Amino acid sequence: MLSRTDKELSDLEHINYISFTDSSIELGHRLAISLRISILLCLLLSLGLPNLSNADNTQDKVSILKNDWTSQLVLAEIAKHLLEQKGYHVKFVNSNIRQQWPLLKREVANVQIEVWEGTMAKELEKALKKGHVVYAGDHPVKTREEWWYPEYVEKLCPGLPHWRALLVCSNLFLHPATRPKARYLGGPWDKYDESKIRALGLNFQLIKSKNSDQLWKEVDRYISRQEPIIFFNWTPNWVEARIKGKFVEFPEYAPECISDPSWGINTKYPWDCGNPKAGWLKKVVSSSIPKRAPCAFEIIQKFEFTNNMISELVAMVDVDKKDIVFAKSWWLETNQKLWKNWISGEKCQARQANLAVDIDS
Ligand code: TMO
Repeated sequence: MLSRTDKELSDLEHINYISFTDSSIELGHRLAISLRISILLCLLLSLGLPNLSNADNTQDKVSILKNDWTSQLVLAEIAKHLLEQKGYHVKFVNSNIRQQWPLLKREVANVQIEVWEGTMAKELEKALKKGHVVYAGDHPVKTREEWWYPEYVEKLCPGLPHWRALLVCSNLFLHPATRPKARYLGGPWDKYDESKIRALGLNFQLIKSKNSDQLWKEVDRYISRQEPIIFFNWTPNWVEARIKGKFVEFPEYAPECISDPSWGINTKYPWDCGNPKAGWLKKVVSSSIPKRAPCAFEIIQKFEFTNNMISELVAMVDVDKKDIVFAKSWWLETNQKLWKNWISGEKCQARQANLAVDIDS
């Protein structure tokens, strides 16, 4: 009958894990082997296909930016949960606010749930103009990001909150790291404070904390000893709800203050003004999202947090020391009606119908 070389035999044995020596049963074995190989192929294909389709199904992948302050981190978690309710595969991309713009442009990141006017207006304007991001609505809040001090500081520096008081009282804020200048404790976000210090002739030096945790630790230390400190703060945040204090009142913000050095009390330098006092808080998505993930876009557009909703969540984490996942779960649990409404808009209903058809067929 069929003759085989040793090599072929050993190959067959290798595939089949059966050793056979009797040539009369060889044909049967060959059939069995080819059957087994076909079954194996079918298995591999059936295992592989869903993976392949997932990999190709980029319209279901959405990545959400995570920055380095609490409200943004909690809101990012909540947004992830809502998108997952609609079948999106969501991952997080960690970034600081400077690096997030190229990430959005390259579609490495798709969603930024908190764009603050005081720290991000300029970059946002550029990104919108170039079409790298698409506007997804405002949160119904008024934001402010500015120098801030605890109430007891006012007794030591009576002219506050007017900024000129700082020309007289800067020695209150002397610090080993900045001496003979006073320390202004900033976060990692703001890059204009040095310009402001220069333009207004303040005897301060900016020291940046690495993230909000580090900032609050230092603030805590000073407040517990009732020592003078002046630092970067914002609203909505937990601080105004738990600690008495005020923002410094710098000269009123105007766009020309930044764009036109001759504007304002310093005719040589820009930034001789404060940050906007009733700033916005926007949401943006990367340019591919509205078309390829319309339901995700719709959810982000409907996703709206008020000042109270934000400061409540932040206080839970930064003051009551619950973790971010706890805060997310608590919020989802207590606001079901609200977010279920956010995920059942027109586009999401259409997506739901399509998903149902996919499953049926
Ligand atoms: C961006 N931030 C709210 C920290 O100012």
